[in-house]
Amino acid sequence: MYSSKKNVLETVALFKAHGISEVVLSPGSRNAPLIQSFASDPFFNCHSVVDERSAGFFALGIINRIQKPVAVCCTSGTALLNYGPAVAEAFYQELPLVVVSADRAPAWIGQMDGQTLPQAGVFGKLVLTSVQVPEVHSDEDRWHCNRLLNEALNTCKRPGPVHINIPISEPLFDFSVETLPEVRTTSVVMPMAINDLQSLVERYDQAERVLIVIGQLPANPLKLTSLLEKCRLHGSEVVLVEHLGQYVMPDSIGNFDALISTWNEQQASAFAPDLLITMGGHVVSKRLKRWLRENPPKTHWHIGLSGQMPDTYQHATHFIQTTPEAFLEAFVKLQKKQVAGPVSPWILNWNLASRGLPEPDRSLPFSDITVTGAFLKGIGKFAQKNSPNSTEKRLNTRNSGELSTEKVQNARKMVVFVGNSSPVRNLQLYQKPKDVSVFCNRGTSGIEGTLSAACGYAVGSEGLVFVLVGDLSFFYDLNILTHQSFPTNLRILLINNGGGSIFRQLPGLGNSEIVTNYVSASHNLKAKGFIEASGVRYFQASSDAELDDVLKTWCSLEGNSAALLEVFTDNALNLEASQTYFRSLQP
Ligand SMILES: Cc1ncc(C[n+]2csc(CCOP(=O)(O)OP(=O)(O)O)c2C)c(N)n1
Repeated sequence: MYSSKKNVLETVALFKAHGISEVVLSPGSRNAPLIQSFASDPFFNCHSVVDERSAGFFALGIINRIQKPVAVCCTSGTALLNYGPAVAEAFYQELPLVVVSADRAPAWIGQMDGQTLPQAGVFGKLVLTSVQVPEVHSDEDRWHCNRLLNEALNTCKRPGPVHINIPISEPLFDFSVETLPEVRTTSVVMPMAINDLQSLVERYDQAERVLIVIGQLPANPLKLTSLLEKCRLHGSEVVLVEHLGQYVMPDSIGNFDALISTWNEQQASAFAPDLLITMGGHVVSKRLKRWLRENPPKTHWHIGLSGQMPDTYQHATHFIQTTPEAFLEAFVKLQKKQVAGPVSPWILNWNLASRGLPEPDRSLPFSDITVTGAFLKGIGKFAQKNSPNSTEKRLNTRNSGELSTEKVQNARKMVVFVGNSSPVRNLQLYQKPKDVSVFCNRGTSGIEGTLSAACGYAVGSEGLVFVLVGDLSFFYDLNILTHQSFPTNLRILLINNGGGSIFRQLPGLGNSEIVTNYVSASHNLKAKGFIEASGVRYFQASSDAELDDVLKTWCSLEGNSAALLEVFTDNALNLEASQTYFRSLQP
């Protein structure tokens, strides 16, 4: 049975009509009418996460998996503010997070009536739109409510977060309605004027050095990959992509951050492009940003649907407001040069330089860097074991009946959620095994939601979901361990270096007592007690030999609970390993 509140019924019916089926619910009484109505309808897949900060990131994890809008729903007051970090992350990663907050009637805000604050518009510029629907007492109220809800649900597809605030007056608990109302839906159509691209195609065809930089993208950009392949026909393109860009081709370059560290001024200028094309979100490499700012292209196009205009490299000339796929599809149709020319010396130089760079190896001291390498190698081996045949067998035993190709493809793919700070940087020093998707809260680079996001992804996923995270980030996000059905397919590798190790690597910051206590926040905490109390299996390692020994068991599919491997490293060795590696790359 549904709530009798008409604005709640309109909301739930419109979510259904817009196909938003995943809802992360946090407890409360003001939002009980919403909870009751979502949870009563089998269309919705409801999750319960108590801590709203975790709930927000949990929802982002689901969005990473299904690549569709996902709703979070909370009660009034500070509950809503706890969504803040995930809202900011969604804004900068352009993820369609739909925040639904229950509220008191506007007359009662600020009247010492308990659990209220000015909720409408509370996220300011961090949401694409914020609406407050009315309580429905007339036909006009209902039209108003419907119009605002449609507006918000269409806007989140741009994509990005939106906020819907829903005042609900007492009585709250009349759940006597049997069916949802018929509702009007509206949608937005955005045709692209293909001829607008003609002049861009001409410039592209004339350019001799085209650098394509792919920032953070959602998983599975298969269509984008094949379109890029078609577009790159005249032999003058280099593609740079980090692991967060997901896209992998034999000739794309991932180790550019390390490569740039080896260049002198002359080389920095010789490798510069004349046309730069960027798509996707953030790039981790600071060196890339500095290099392109100092050695700018003549033209820089940024392609993105959301309308944001990031001038990351300070020389942007065109913002092309559409999806990379739509842009490339139109672009390929207009391209005249359909035959690849000879590979230019510029491209050859890029490829030679990139291939000539070694990855870090085990001759370095046991450290965050070598642990990261062992982790990637370990899950790569696991990937081979998890061959298509064994995947299909496993899926068949779980779900009788036909398997969709998508399901099999998704189960074959392995997923890594990587924490900010050192883990995301160290991961980039190694090549990524094929069929691994990498996610990170890189929109605002916060350290608070890695585990929660991984958990949100894992709850609906068939395959293993790996997490590589530092200790401060891990302890920050402990609340998610209280999730009622903590996913058994999570494998967490926690690198415990006793604080924020990244700050030890910053030249100039030093190693004073103040830095140790307050900047790095050094500690002696171990995860063991927390982990075992939450029913997750615990492993630990402090040396190469121990790590090799334990990785096999930890990676394996067996076992009916999640597993955490805590690896202890020493900060002096972490610094030594990093310095030794980068020194070894210098000519
Ligand atoms: C919410 C938030 N608070 C503070 C920071 C600043 N910060 C950046 S990196 C970092 C240290 C992270 O330490 P850890 O997760 O242990 O990773 P490590 O660098 O030690 O590998 C901190 C505190 C941040 N990014 N986000």
